[in-house]
Amino acid sequence: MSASEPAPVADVLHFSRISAKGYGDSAGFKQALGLIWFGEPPESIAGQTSGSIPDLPFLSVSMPLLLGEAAGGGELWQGTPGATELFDGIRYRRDETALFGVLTVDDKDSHLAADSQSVYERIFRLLDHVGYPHLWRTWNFLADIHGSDQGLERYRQFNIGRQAAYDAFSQPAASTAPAACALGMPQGGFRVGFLAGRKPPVLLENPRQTSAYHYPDTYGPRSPTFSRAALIPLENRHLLLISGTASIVGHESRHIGNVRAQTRETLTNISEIVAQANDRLPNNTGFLLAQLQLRVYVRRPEDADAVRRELRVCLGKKLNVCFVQADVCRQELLVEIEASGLSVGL
Ligand code: 3EB
Repeated sequence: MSASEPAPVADVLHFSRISAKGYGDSAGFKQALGLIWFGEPPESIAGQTSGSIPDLPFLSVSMPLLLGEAAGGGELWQGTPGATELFDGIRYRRDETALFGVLTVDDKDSHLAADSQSVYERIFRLLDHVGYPHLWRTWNFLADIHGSDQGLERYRQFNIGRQAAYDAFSQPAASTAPAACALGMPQGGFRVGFLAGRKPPVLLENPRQTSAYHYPDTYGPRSPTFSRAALIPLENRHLLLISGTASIVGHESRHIGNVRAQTRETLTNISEIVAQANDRLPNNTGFLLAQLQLRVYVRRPEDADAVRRELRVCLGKKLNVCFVQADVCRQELLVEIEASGLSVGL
């Protein structure tokens, strides 16, 4: 890996933020592996038709964008993909390096633990079938995440099913659990996006936090199956995918009711994860927290501005951040932040 001559970003797996306007310029979609879209569905934004992206793997998430952003916006994952393919309800594209897929389960009568197990088993079967065996990152979005399903919170049901799929495919969490996030959205059933690859990720944990797959059962009968981050070796650089991160130290939520303190604790956690990543890279390369692309999920829309102020204090004004309203998976958590970026010369 050379810090002095990084590959042009266009050749490297990455994502760009796009707005409703950018969505109209569908040319970029040919080079896209897939799109995760927040807010009003593009087809309902004036002047757009879903015909402009006939088959791009596309995850539409019904979470409102905050702080004056457009009605909708998203992240467009770019690579050098071939055509969209289908496998057992999964829509995906792949290039030499990576595979991006999406799937949705909208059936309200089904049981989330069973749905979640089936979704993850289908993902594992696909990855095995096409030879991209390493899951790097998953995005999990659940309607009514705190609602009850057969007497247990839906997020906890989701965790039961996810872990059952890992067990069924003999995938030990500590060596295979991807970076992830799991958030509640207003509607839309159960939606998953994922990024997988031919090469194994370097999975990172945070020494300040209990590994999620070792959480005690006070947080549910089955632990959440994810790692704190995945570090992906690409040709000339590394891609860092940091999971949704919150104000948790050990396994306990901190600063109940105080969104600013939760934000600072979250940034301390993310800084530690960035340091863990940089420890694994040559001395003159790595990641700078202030240069990562962030997505902030806030439970209460009125907190978004306070979170932005805290971020500016710690990271400066040139933030690359998008704010959305979402239900963070523990009721007492008011904010969760995920981050990603390509390594730079330090
Ligand atoms: C936490 O640290 C906060 O269930 O996949 C963050 C990232 C969280 C991923 C998941 C949950 C998940 O436990 C919640």
